[in-house]
Amino acid sequence: MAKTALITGITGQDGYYLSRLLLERGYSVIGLLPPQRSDSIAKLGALVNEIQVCTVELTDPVGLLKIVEQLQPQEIYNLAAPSFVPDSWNDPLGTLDLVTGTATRLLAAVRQVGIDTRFYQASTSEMFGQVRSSPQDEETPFRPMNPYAAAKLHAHWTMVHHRQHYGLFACSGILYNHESSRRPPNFVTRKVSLGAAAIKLGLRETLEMGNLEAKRDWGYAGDYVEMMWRMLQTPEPEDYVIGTGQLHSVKELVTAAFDCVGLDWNQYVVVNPKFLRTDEHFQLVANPTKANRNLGWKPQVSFEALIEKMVMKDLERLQSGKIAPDTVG
Ligand code: F7E
Repeated sequence: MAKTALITGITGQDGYYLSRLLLERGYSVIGLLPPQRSDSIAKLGALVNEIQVCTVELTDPVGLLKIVEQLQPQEIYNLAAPSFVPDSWNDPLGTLDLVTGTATRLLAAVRQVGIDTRFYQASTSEMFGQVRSSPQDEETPFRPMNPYAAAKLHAHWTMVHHRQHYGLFACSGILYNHESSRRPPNFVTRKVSLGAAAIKLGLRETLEMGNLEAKRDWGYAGDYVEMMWRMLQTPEPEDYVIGTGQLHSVKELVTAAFDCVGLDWNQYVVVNPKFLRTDEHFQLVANPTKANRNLGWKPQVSFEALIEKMVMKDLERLQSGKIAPDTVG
C-alpha cells in the first residue's frame, strides 16, 4: 500500500520539490493549507492533480489532531514558515506562533494519536547565528540573531524533546540556503537572476542590492529535499547539517548571473542602504560530513550551474510575459 506523507508549507519552493520526489516514489501526498489559502495550491502547477489538499488552520490543535488521526500518515514534513528573515522583525510573535506553534501542535497530535509517524522538522542554519567557529556541524552551539532564527530554534528543541521524552521518530534537517527558480523574488538569488535577465532584455536599467560582501553557503533546493526524505528512512532519528561547505559572496553571485547574460554587473548594480541588514553573520558555512557519511549526501548542482539555471528560467519567463520585470524584492 502507498505510504501517506503530510506536508505543511507545500506551496513553497521546498514543498514543490519534496512533493514531486514523494509522488515519484509512489507516496500519497497531502498538503495542509489554511482555508483562506487553499487556492495557492495552483502554484504547484501540474502536480496539483496528483496532490490532495486538507484545509486546516495550522493554529488549530484540534483540527490538526483530527487530520493526523484520520489519515494516519507514515511521514510528516513540517516545512511551513514565513521564511524571509527580515519580515520576522515586523511580526516576531506571529513568526513564533506559526513556526514553533505548528511544530508543537503537530508533534502533540502524533503523540496523542499514538502512531508510528516519522516527523521531519525544517530547521535552519540561521539557528547558529553569531558563530564563533566555522564551518558548523551538529555539535555547534546555537546563537540565533533574529526572531525567525529564535522561533526555528524553539521548534527544533520542541522536536528534540518529543524524540527524547516521548520516543517519537522525529528529526531536524539544519539546512543552509537552498535555491531554485521557484524562490520568491525577494530572496537574493532570485532577485539577482530576475534582475540580470530583465536588464539583459532592456526591461530594467538597474538592480538595487544590499551588502555585496555578505556570504552564504548556497545549494540547489532539489538536492536538499532528497536529504529530508533520506533522514526519515534511517533506522534511528538523528539531526543533520545540510549544506555545500562552500561560501560565496553576493558579489560572486551577481558576477555569475550577469556573466550568464554577457553583461558587466558594475554598470547596473547599485547599493541601496534599505537592503542592508543589522543581524548579519557572514560565516555560516556547513560541515556536512555526517550527512555525507550516513545519508550519502553529495550536492549534484554547483553554485555556477544553479545560478545559470535560474537566470535562463527568468529570461524565458520574461520573454513569454509570464512575469513582470519589476517583480524584484
Ligand atoms: O539573503 C544578502 C543578505 O534573503 C541572503 C531563508 O531561506 O536562508 C534564507 O535566509 C544574503 C544575506 O536569505 C540583498 O543580507 C544582499 O546575507 O536570500 P536571503 P537569508 O536571509 O540568508 C536561511 C538559511 C533561511 O532559513 C531563511 O528562511 O544576501 N543580500 N543584498 C540581500 N538579500 C536580499 N534578500 N536582498 C538584497 O538586495
